[in-house]
Amino acid sequence: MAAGEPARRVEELRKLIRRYDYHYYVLDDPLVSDSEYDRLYRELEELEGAHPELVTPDSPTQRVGGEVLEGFGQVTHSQPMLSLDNSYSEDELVEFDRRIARAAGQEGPFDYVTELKLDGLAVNLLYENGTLVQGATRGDGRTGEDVTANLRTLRSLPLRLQDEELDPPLPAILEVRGEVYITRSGLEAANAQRLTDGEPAFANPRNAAAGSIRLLDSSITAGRPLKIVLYQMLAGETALLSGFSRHSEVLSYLRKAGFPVNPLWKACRGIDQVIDFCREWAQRRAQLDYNIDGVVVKLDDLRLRERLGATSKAPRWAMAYKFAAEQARTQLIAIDLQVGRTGALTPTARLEPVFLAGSTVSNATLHNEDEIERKDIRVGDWVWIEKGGDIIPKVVAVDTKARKPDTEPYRMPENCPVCGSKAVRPPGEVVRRCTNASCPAQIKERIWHFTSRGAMDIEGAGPALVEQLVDNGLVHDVADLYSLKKDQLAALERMGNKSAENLLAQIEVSKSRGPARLLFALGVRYVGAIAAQLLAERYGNLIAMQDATKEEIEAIEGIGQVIAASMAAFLAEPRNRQLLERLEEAGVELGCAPAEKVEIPAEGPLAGKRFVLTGILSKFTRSEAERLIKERGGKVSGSVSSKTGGVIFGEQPGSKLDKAKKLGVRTIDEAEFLRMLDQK
Ligand code: I6G
Repeated sequence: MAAGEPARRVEELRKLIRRYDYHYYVLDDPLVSDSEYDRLYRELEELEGAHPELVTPDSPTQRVGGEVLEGFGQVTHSQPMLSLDNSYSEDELVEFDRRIARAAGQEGPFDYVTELKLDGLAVNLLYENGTLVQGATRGDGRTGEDVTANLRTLRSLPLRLQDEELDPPLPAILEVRGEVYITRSGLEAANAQRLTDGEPAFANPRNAAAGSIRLLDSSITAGRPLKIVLYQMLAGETALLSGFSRHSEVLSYLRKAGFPVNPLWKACRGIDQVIDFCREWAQRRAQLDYNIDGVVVKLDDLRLRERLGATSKAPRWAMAYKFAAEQARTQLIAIDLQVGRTGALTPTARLEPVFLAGSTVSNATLHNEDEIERKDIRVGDWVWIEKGGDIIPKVVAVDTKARKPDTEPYRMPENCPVCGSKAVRPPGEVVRRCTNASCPAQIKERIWHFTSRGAMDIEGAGPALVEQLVDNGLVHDVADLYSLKKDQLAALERMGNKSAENLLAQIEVSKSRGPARLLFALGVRYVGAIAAQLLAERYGNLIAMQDATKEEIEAIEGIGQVIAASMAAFLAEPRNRQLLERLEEAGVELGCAPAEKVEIPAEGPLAGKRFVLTGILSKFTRSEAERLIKERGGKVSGSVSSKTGGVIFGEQPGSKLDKAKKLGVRTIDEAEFLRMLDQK
């Protein structure tokens, strides 16, 4: 290419891609095929790769940054992000219209704009000279979080606005507000992925949008199917000075500038037309691929808005009309109990299938036994179910008039429905739990969690196989997975030699997933993927963590009391210590050196010796002691054998000290350990 040619082509490609994005995301009217789009995008990427000096932050290739943030900066909003007053009936809308007439000192009919109220997360965006420079959450209304990096990953959000043929031209500073949301189909796909990854499903679209926008790693946000619509340009500096007199003009202008604006808004003359719009969308909401919880009604006249102003909470010129949650009536066939991996018994309503808010429903949540008692829900009852904002419907009420005389109040069983062991409900807790850690249902759930994607990711070991492994007595706990033999697996249903070999290969690979994934996979109550990562970073090695106290764990930033207590209780349980030892013996990697990797020198006073640590040392944390040993050429191991060079013990030593004495291995107290470290 001639000099200057790459720069010209890069600009040309960006312009084309922006135009195609606009047609695809904003106008919902694609101009080119996916393959043509991909070809241009790749050409741009290649040119920018060859000429890094041409890369600009507003290039379509620059949506995902490389860095992971440590936290979000704070953004003080130029004007508070207010809420909206709510109304729940048509009468309240009529009253709103009368209030406007009183405040305006004039009779209606007024011009209103009605917009659908999406169930998402409100954000504020700042553009300087047409380029996105900042995006923030609502926060407390005055100060939000700077989530620019995450918002940039939303494909429908323009990084650069288009200003050709815009009248009036774009102002130097443009501030707009809108809602980030996730479609129903996007949420379904995201939740299916989360369940295979061993992560809990998002309960509703709002949680999914808010959770995804508040991630510190924008490359994860980029993988979430988030969308955005803009509905407000800040008045005063921009809107009025630019010569707009109506909100409807602002919406059209925003769309022309390249913003995705929900096209389903309507200009209404008088409150009766507003009410018609509300009725129409209360009926039609199930047809949409996103959740709406109502309609926002706004005065169209910007000058009249300015006169009416706002209270400290909400503008006087707008009102949210909230839909009643959609309900359906059906019969409760049974109450099933599911036993989770921590033994929790969760009641689920099995229903006569019924159509509700876009899908057929045959299960609903009953939360817990207190809820069942409070609502007096009985098997055989006719019940009202509701979807609300959540995906899983809930039973909201019983149609007691339709109750048959032979029904009885529901009583939660006092025994586990799977293994028959006592199921107890500790005082102060709402959940009843099966007390038998060897309950087949708990074992299956624990093993399945262990093998799932976000945990040890053992492909092929899904619920059906785990069920067979447990039912055939081949696996009693997760460590047993590592001693499975090919002929045992090949003899199972829907398995053959080839599948057995593949599964064994997957099990082998899983041994090196590392301590964070392993700890998460063990399914310690409250210890999710993030807590597991923090713990693994602190201790480096699960054996090194074994004797950690609750206080020590609680001192880790990001770990609270509940997680610390649960982790310490898990580690104090001899059965769990044995499990870790068995995993280590099977070759599962329980970790590497703590935090900083320590190079083990070939020579040194402790060279060639392997030590085991147990109990609490007063002068060192476990990871410091490990590092000091390694710096002197020694190695640290998690289990004691006749080859162990010494067991260093502190206060409250574990069973490793007894084992050392039994095997005649040298035992070293803290004072001796200090002397040992002093040796040259
Ligand atoms: O929270 C909101 C959702 C939707 C809004 C809103 C909206 O318009 C469609 N509009 C305003 C003016 C405000 N909140 C304050």
